[in-house]
Amino acid sequence: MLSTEMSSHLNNQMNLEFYSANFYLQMSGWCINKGLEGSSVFFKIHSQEEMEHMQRFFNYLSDTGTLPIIGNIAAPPISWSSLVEILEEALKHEKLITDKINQLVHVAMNIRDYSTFNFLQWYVAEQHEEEKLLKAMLDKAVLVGNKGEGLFLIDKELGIISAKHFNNH
Ligand code: OFO
Repeated sequence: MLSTEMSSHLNNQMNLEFYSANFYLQMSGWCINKGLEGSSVFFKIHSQEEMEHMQRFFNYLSDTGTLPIIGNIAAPPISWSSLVEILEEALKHEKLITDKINQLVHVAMNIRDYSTFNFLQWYVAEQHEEEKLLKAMLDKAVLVGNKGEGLFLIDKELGIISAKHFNNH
């Protein structure tokens, strides 16, 4: 049985994962609207992964006898100035999520909830991977530029990298 404090934090995070899914799906929509097919696929798959992250929290809450409560999910932003800005915002968002996961780990440790502490280790590893991937993509996008052939190449590259990355999951 989870403590009220722990279950409340986990529930908040479940809702934040929902937001992340919408955030990346909206990015995917923006990309396809601008003809950036590879980037659009990347963010769509990323959005699906966030739904899986949400589902893990949902299942954990249920499995420990807590009712998961889905609240209001804030609307994500709808437009960005460039693919570089999207990647910057995505990386910024993942850093925020990493902070949130670290806070959860801290709470679990403080109240000696080692089962939840153990459950959260998957997220700790996942955040490391997500930040690494987004940083690599952002660096490439900055390198080749935001227009013309450079943009075409990075979009293609994003499609290839994301296909490889997500096939391994
Ligand atoms: Fe992007 O890791 Fe969940 O939110």
